[in-house]
Amino acid sequence: MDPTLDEFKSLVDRSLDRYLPKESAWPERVHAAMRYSIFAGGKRIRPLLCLAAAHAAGGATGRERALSFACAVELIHTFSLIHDDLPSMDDDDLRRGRPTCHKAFDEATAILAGDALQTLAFEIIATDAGGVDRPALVLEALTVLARACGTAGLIGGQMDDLKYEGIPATPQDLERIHRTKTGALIVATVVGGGLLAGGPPDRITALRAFAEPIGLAFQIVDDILDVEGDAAALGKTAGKDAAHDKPTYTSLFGLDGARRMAGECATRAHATLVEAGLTDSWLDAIADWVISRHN
Ligand code: GRG
Repeated sequence: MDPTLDEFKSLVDRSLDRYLPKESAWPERVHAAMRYSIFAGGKRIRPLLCLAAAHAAGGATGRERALSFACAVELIHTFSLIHDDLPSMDDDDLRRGRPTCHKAFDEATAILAGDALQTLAFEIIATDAGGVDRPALVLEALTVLARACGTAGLIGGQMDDLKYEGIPATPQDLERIHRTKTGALIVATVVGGGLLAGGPPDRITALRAFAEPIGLAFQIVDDILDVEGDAAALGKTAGKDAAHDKPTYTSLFGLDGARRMAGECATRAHATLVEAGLTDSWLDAIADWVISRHN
């Protein structure tokens, strides 16, 4: 029988535990901070998307080959949350239902823990992804991920996210922020999983076409939850976007407009799965979760 998404999540958690240095190993404090943030209760949507994409591209063997990449993406995602919460960025006290890394430890430790998660991510892909017989695929997946993290992806998106506080943004500006700050890593997750699983080029193209609207929808739903959710359910401070006067899909289009746009993205993503014959994959179930989630 095929594993469930909960079983995927347990597999990812066990693998992350294996990849992360022990707290008792030097430098203990950085390792403790890395583990504190990784095991704080994230939803693991990105690694699950990666494994689902790998399965769609290469079945159970594909999934095994993409496991280290799935974990690497979660390391990078957690790194980006630690740095996003720093006083010089979004200055937040609560993340994944716990004090943020710099509150639980200190700012220098949080910066180093984030840096260490990022470098570990690239190390585990380089040493443990795709099988030693397939270095070209590993290189391609590494390139996709590094680009998604760089100035054309998360760093560029984060820079604009900070820049547009209190400044009006056009719908085009906002879409660029969302696509880079959040969408880029989701696209890289799905494409990298498909590549390492050995998927043929037309399947990788279909996976990308699925991931792009899902990445955008993910951040639109995040904007909606920031308005509608409460800190207890979200595990992070609610109402931050309005407090920081940030442009969001809800501030530009209203709650109903944002909901409609997230729904349109989901419809587009579903249509690509239909076209590629992938409707019985886990991708569809995760896409539904992205849209209907409450945290
Ligand atoms: C170089 C990777 C890199 C980053 C540096 C700090 C930074 C630049 C970027 C921050 C980008 C950021 C925080 C985007 C928000 C993405 C988002 C919607 C996060 C919430 O994701 P969930 O809901 O969280 O999946 P959990 O806690 O469940 O994992």
